[in-house]
Amino acid sequence: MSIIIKNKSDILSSEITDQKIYDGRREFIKNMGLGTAALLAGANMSIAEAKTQAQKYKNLAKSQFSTTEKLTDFSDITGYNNFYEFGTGKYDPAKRAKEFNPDPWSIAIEGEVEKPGVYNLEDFIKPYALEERIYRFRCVEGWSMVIPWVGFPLADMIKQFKPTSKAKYVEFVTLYDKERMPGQALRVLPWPYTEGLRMDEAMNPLTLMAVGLYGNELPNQNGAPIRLVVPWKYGFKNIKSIVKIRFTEHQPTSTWNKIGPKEYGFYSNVNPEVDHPRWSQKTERKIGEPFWAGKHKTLKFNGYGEQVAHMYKGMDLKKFF
Ligand SMILES: Nc1nc2c(c(=O)[nH]1)N[C@H]1C(S)=C(S)[C@@H](COP(=O)(O)O)O[C@H]1N2
Ligand SMILES: [Mo]
Repeated sequence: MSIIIKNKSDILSSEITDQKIYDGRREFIKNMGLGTAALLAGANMSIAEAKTQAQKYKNLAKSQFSTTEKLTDFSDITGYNNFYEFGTGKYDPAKRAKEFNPDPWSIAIEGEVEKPGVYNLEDFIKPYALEERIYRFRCVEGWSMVIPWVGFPLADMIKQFKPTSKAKYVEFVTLYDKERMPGQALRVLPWPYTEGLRMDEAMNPLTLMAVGLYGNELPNQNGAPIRLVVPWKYGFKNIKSIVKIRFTEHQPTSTWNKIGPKEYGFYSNVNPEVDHPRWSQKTERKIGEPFWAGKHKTLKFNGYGEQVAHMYKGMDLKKFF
């Protein structure tokens, strides 16, 4: 396996020779189990072109953690988004992220790890078997979806970098590039978007790095090419288009916590018993259902208590919201 490790964190995969990237991509396609058509296409055209061909992840492992609830339609999952880098309206990202090209992509690994460096996406996700995980997804604004993600456990990835004993938290950072992310021209958020998890949350088997949904690559508006999925937390913890992961001794800040500490806590576990200061969190509207279907009860930890409640034993969840 060819992991590219650099000591300096300022070397991007775009600086590595084209042939190397080209070979890496072909490996990537093979390892992702994409269809023969895409593989053949990959041999003759750029990946960007190949991506527009029908291509599916094949033989995805099913997960014991998947819900059997009715899936939200693809059109809703990819048409109703929060991704302020492409505008603040729910229908903006689908339109304004169309031109975004997430290839090539690299992620800088920094901080309290034995193996920091800049890793090509293709290189560092190669060893992991991809799974389909159907998760409930609850936005802090009071709506929810059921999304069939394609991804791998963040824990498997983290182990590769050998965190030191000082690594108590993990910080994630989204790409900051005004040319490619037009929403960043407006100062609606302090860019780049960042998020954080406690180390045990990051290592929890439910925590996923998603690289696709509905059996295909991640659409740009959903955070291509790679984003975080933490199903027991509110939507905004699920940071998109990640370019940096930093391991820290102290609790990192996060974008929403920074701009509204009274409204958005660091933990942000889904909790119907703790209301948002401006609205109740007891119920949710399922996207795709007609309004007359009404609201549904929100579940503590979004229904994933069995897998995650133990991490918060003894903590006052009204204080650490
Ligand atoms: N970088 C970045 N990540 C982000 C956001 C964002 O604006 N920028 N929005 C968050 C919010 S509020 C939600 S609800 C989810 C939405 O994910 P989806 O569009 O895939 O449903 O992404 C989260 N991740
Ligand atoms: Mo959200």
